[in-house]
Amino acid sequence: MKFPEGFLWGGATAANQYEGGWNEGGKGWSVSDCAKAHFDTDVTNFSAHNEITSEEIQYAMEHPEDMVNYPKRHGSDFYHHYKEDIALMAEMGFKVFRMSIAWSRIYLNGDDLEPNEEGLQFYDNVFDECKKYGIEPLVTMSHYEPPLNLVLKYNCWYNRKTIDFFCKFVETICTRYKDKVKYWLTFNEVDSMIRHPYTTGGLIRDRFKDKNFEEVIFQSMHHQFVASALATKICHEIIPGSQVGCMLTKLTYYPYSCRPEDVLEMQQKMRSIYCYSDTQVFGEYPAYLLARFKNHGLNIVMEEKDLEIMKKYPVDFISFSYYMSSCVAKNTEGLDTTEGNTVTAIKNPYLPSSEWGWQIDPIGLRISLVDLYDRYRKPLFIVENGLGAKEELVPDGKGSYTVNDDYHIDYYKAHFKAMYDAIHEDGVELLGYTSWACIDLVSESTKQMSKRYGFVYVDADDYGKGTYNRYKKKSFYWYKHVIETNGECL
Ligand code: BGP
Repeated sequence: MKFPEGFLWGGATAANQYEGGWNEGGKGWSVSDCAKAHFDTDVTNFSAHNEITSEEIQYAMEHPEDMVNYPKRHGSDFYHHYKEDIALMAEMGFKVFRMSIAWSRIYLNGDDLEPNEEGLQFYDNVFDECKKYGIEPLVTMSHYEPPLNLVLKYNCWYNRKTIDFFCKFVETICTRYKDKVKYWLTFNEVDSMIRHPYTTGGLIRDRFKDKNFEEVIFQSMHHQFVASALATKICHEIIPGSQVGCMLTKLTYYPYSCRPEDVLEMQQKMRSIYCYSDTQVFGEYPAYLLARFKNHGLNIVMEEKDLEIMKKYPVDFISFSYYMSSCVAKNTEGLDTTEGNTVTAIKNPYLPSSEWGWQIDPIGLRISLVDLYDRYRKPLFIVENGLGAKEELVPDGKGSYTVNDDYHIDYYKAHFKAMYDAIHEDGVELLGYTSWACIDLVSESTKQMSKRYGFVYVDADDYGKGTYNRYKKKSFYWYKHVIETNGECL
């Protein structure tokens, strides 16, 4: 069972959860630096964690010393551990490393005239380190980290001006890293504005009291679509041969029963994902999304040139995260529900779940790969997939510590098999795979460290306390072997 030659095996991270160094190297505040962990609420209630009020932001800014509640500011301290971490990735044989550039490390306030040289130098160092080991960087331009100033001063993505600020940032990083980075993603989980208006869009709900918030979100989305198309253009112009992808939260939906009403419900639900990729791959709004704007009375302001830009600069490939599948039904009364990284969904009686209720479904990954490839016929890239778990270090018998994470190995094994089947049986063109997260980092939904995904354990707790030492888990050696044999050992 060998994967195609040149298959890009690797791992994924994002600055807002991994980098730390939040107030070092001249970095400005980003939305994530104010995103508070919720220690006392139900951590499976995803939606509750992604709202923020103006008062909460104010508090976070006035109390920068209050670190306990903001573990994202520390991340895994990649800022000081990048050499060690990249060496660990190299030891596993990574071909690719997905990371993001913190916009507020380059343009501290988002609207500055000049970039921050120290920030630019940091990523130069990171990319040089990757190069040393022959690891290809895959860079997300924006992963839940717009500069806070853009939020406070302009309402971030709701404002057209943010398109220009973003393009300036993109031009700066493409110019600077043109010889170092070939693979780029524009917006992480571009569909996520609807679920996390603040972290993704920089939208604070209480500022839009007199507006239809759905309209605010889609207006902001429209600006991101235009920005994404322009970023693709800029990247292609500055870096010939570069590849730019969109990034979706992909999950597979099943109808709970074969009742036509449930199947229709499933189809509608799938469109809530496809509307984002349809727009970025075909370069135009799909009819069903335009119909939704009309039927919901949403007046989305689009300039004429916006649609031309979107049409002219579609993405080169489609990347996505995949963690789980869900069921949908027209009538949900009396059915068990489960939480996920998108919305509350109907529990599938045939599937096991993670400790956070995310339903584990490797076949669903194959279904997603096939659906996407059949729909778009463009190369695919799985840029997030993994299992969050609570873990403890145990002695490894050699004077150090480890985690015996067989559950990660089982999870990956089943998902790799599904990928292999999609490639070989279904003819899907899959460029590569980056697990989330290759090294433990702070969870997006819980804003805590204790939801661990990595092949490498990071000694830090939910309060940002610890040595930040790295320990190889059992899965580290297992993944290394998978990469070494290009999947043949599976
Ligand atoms: C995706 C995000 C990531 C990551 C992942 C796991 O939605 O792109 O940033 O966090 O989900 O989610 P969580 O950290 O909530 O377990």
